Amino acid sequence: MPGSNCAAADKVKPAASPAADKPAEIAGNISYHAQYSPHFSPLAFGPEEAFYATAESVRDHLIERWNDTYVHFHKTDPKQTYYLSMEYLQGRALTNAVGNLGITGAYAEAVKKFGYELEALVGQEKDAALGNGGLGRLASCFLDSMATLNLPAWGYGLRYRYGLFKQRITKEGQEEIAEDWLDKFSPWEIPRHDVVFPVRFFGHVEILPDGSRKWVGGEVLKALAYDVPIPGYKTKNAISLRLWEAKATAEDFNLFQFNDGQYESSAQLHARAEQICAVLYPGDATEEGKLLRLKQQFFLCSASLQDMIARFKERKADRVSGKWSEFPSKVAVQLNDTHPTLAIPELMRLLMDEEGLGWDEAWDITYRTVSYTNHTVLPEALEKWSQIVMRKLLPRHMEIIEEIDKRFREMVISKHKEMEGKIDSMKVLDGSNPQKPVVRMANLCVVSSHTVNGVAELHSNILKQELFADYVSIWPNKFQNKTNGITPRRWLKFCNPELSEIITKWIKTDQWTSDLDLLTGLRKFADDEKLHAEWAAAKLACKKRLAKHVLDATGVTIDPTSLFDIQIKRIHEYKRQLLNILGAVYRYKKLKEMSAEEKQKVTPRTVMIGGKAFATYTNAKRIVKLVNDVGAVVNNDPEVNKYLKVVFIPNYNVSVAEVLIPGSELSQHISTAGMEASGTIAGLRKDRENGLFKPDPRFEEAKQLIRSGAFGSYNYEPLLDSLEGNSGFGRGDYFLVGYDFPGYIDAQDRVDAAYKDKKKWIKMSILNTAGSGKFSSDRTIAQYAKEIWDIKPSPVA
Ligand code: B1H
Repeated sequence: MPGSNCAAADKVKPAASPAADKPAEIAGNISYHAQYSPHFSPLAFGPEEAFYATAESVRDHLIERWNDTYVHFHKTDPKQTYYLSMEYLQGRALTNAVGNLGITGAYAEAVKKFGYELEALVGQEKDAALGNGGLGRLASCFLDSMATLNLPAWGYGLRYRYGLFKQRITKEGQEEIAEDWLDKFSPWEIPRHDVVFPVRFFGHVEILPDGSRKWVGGEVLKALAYDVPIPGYKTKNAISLRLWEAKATAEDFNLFQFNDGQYESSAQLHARAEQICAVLYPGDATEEGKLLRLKQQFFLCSASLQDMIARFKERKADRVSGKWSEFPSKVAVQLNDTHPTLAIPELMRLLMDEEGLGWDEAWDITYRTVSYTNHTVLPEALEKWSQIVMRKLLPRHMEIIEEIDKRFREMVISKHKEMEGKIDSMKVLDGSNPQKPVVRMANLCVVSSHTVNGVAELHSNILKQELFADYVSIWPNKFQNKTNGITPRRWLKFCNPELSEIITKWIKTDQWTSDLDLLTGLRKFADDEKLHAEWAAAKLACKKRLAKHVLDATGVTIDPTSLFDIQIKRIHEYKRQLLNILGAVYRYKKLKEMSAEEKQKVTPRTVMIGGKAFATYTNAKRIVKLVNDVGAVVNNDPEVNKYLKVVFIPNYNVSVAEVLIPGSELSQHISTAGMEASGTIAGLRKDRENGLFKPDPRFEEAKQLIRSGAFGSYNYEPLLDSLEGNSGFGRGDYFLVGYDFPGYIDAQDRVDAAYKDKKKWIKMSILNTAGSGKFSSDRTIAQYAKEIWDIKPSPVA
C-alpha cells in the first residue's frame, strides 16, 4: 500500500487476479470489469468498452505486483531513487503491460472470446503525452528500466489535464488541438486519497522568537497523488510513477458568496488550482506562461519532497538508530534537467524550518541527496528565473537561494582564490541587469548537487570543457557522463515483433530483451544469405505497416520498396528539418531535369518528416507548412512521383513512432553541430561573420525553386531569409544550413548508391543492430544506480 501504513497490507490480502495462463479465467475477469466497474451502458461492449474492461483486468495484475513491491521495499528499507521530471512521454500502456507481465498470448486469446483482436483493442487507447520530446521519453524509458532492474525507485511528475497538443494539418499548416487523454478516464492510474500534501504559494517569511524562520500566509493548495504502476519485464517488481494533481479544499469554497450568486469569486482558489495541472508546458526551450510554469515546478518539488520525507520518517520510526544524517543513505533525488531545481531550496526549507535542523546539517544532507542531469547546452534552454517573481511567489526559497549563493562565493574566495575572477559567471544570482536580476537554475544545480551528468560522451565533454569548465577546477570529480538509452522492450520487442523473432531465432536466446549486448551474436551471421532474406522480409513487413499508416493518416500512397527516409523529432531550427526539406527540393529539381532514361537509375525514395512545432514558434510552423506544400506538388507530379515522395507525418507521438521506427531505413539526425546532446562539435560561425562563406550553387538552386512559387504562393520569404544575410536568429543562417548543404547532398548520393547494393545495405543493417546493445536504457540506468545513486537491485521474492 504505497504511501503509508504498510501493516494493513498484510491484513487486507487482495483477492487474486485471474490466472495469467488461463484465457477463460481472464475472459471472466474482463466480463467482471465490464459489469462491476461500469463506465458505459451495460448494453454496449464495442471496441472501446472492451478496451477499458481489458485494461482494468490487466490492472488487477499490476496492482498485485505493485502492492507486493511496496511492501517489500517497506520491509527491506533500501536506499531509493526518486526521479523528478516535469515530463513523461508514456504513450500507450496496454501492449507494454501485458508484454512485460508475459501475458500477451493469454490476453490475446481471452479477447478473442468476445470477437476482438488484441491489436485492435490496443488502438483504442489514448497516448499519455505528458512530455514534449526526447527528455520526456527518456524519463519513461528510465522508469521501464528501473522496474526491470528491480531497483527501488520512483518517478514523480505532474498529472497534466491536457498533455502535448494534438497536431492537425490544414491548408494553413499546423493547427493545435487540446489532447484530451483523460477524456473518459485512464485505467492505469490509482487516485491516492490517502496521499495528500499542502503546497503554499506567495505569503511572507516570519521570524520566530527563537530566531528561526517560517513561511506563512499566501495561498495553500493540496497536492493529491495518482499512482501509475510501472511493471518490470519478467520480474515481479512494479514501481510507481506518482503524478500530482492540484486541488483546493472545501474550506476554500465560499458558500456565502455562492449563495449570493457570486459563482466565480466563490471558487477562486479552485480555479487557480485547476490551472496548475491544466497543461504541459508546451516548449522545448521557450518563453510563455512564466509564473504558471514556476508554480508547476514548485508544486512538483514540494509535494514530492514532503512525500519522501514522510516515507523516511515512517520507516525511520521502525529503526532504532534513525537520524536525519541518514537521509542521503536512504534517498537519492535525480533532477531531470533544471526544471525541478526548486527541490534544492525546498529540501533545505523543510529540513530547517519544519524539522528544525541548522543550515550546515541541512546543507550537508541536501548536497549528498541531490544530483542533476543536464540535457542541453542551448542557451535559450538554460533556465533563468526573475528574482522579483521568485521572491513574490516563494519568498523563503529566495532567501535560501541567496544564502546558497553567498556561501558559494565565500567558499571560492577562501578556498579557490585562483577562481575569484570567474565568480561572476559561476555564481547563482545574476544581478548584472539591475532591471531584471535573475536566478541561474543550472548554476544553482551545479553548486548544490553532488553529481552533474551529461547524456552523451560528446555532450558531457562540452559540459566539462565549456559550459561548466570553471566548476571542474573546484570539483574535479563532480562531473560524469551517462549516455542515454532506450528500452528494448517497447522499442524493439513489442513494436517490431517480426525482427524480434528473427533475432531470437538466430542468436538462439530471447534474453537480449533484458541484456541487449547479446545482439553482438548477430555479427557472425552478417553475410549469411538466409538471414539476409529473413531480415529483408521483416523490414518489408514493417514498411508495409508504415505505408498503411501513411495512407490512413494522409491519403498519400507510398511504395514500400522505395528507400524510407525518416526524420522525427520536435520541429526546431537547430534540428534542421529545413536542411532535409531543402535537400528534397533539390532532389525534385534534379529529377525534373532528367531524361526518362536517366531516371531509371535513380533510387526511389520516400522522405518522411514528422514532429510538432511549438504553437508560437513561427519559423517552425513555416517549416511544417513547407514540408506539406512540397509534398503536395511532388506527390502529384506524375513525372517524378515514382522516384520521390515527400510526406509530412501528422501528430507525431509515441504510438506513431512505434509504427515509424520499425519501418525506417535511414534515420536523419542532422542537428546543427554543438546544439544537441547527442552528437555535437564546437563553433563554425566565424567564416560567415567575416564574409568568407561562399554558398554552394546547389543551395541557391533549391531556395530559388521555392521562391519561384513552385510549391504554392505561401510567403516563405521570412523562412528563406533566415538562411541568408544578417537576419534570422541574430545572424544570417545561424544554424548553418547553407554551410552543411553540399556535404549533406553528397552524403545523400552515397546513401542512394549504398541502397542499390542490397546485400551491402542489409549487411550494414545487421551490423548496426548487432552494435546497438550499448544504447539500452538498462545499461544507462545500471550506471546511474551504481555511479550516482548508490542503490542496488531489490527483487520481490
Ligand atoms: C532536451 C530539453 C528541454 N534537452 C526545455 N532539453 C524544455 C528543454 O519545456 N522546456 O522548457 C523541455 C525540454 N530537451 C533533449 O533531451 C535534447 O535536446 C536531446 O538531444 C536529448 O536526447 C534529450 C534527452 O536527453
